[in-house]
Amino acid sequence: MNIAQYAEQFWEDGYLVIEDFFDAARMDHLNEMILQHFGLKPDWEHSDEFIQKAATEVIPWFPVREGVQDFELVEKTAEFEQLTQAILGEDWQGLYCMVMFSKQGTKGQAWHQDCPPENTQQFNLNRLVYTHDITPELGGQTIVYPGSHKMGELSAGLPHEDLENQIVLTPKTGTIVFLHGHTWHRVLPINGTYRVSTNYRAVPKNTPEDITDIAVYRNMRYRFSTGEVIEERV
Ligand SMILES: O=C(O)CCC(=O)C(=O)O
Ligand SMILES: [Fe+2]
Repeated sequence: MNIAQYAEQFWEDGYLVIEDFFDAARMDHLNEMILQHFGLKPDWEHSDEFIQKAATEVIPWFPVREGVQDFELVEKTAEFEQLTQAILGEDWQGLYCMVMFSKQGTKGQAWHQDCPPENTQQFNLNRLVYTHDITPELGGQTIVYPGSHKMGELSAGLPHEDLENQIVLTPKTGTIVFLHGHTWHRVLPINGTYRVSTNYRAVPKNTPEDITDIAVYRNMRYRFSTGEVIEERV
């Protein structure tokens, strides 16, 4: 693996995809644990207002906080750490590990930025690990807008509109996607039984721990800690 080249590509595009990064047996095991935790019909955790307005239907789980070692070990993989360091520099920090579950027939996630883009030095890095195949039949593909980590605020408009230049990612078991928190991204609706991704979020040094508290959508800015729409966008 040429780490320097991967890091360069990440900074050029605002995201990076590497297939077969983790082996399938390990991913199958994690996927089993995820299904055991959620079942197929878990309850919503976000407020109705958020789900409606953000057009985002995911249920989170933080297995490392609960001491589930199998998830902890993934982020300690040497190449995973080296790649993170090449992208974020010295003294980066892991934030948390968040598994996101979407049920059959749900909307996925609308276009968003994970944190406000005004300060280009302050951002989160999503390190997404896929424990099952995403396919066109299943839905739930991740869509990114290349280079948008350098374009400032996500354009206002319809939450799930197709944008020119968008790229559709169809990650497979063991694929990782590294995604800059300012990069415009979304997840397509889920037609299959379920869809999950596991996000090991990290930040460069001198970044506040609550960096992902406010997310930017095409119709609003939303603060998760207080469950408030802090800005309407038109
Ligand atoms: O699940 C995905 O593919 C993307 C999730 C996402 O938007 C995020 O983790 O910030
Ligand atoms: Fe996101």
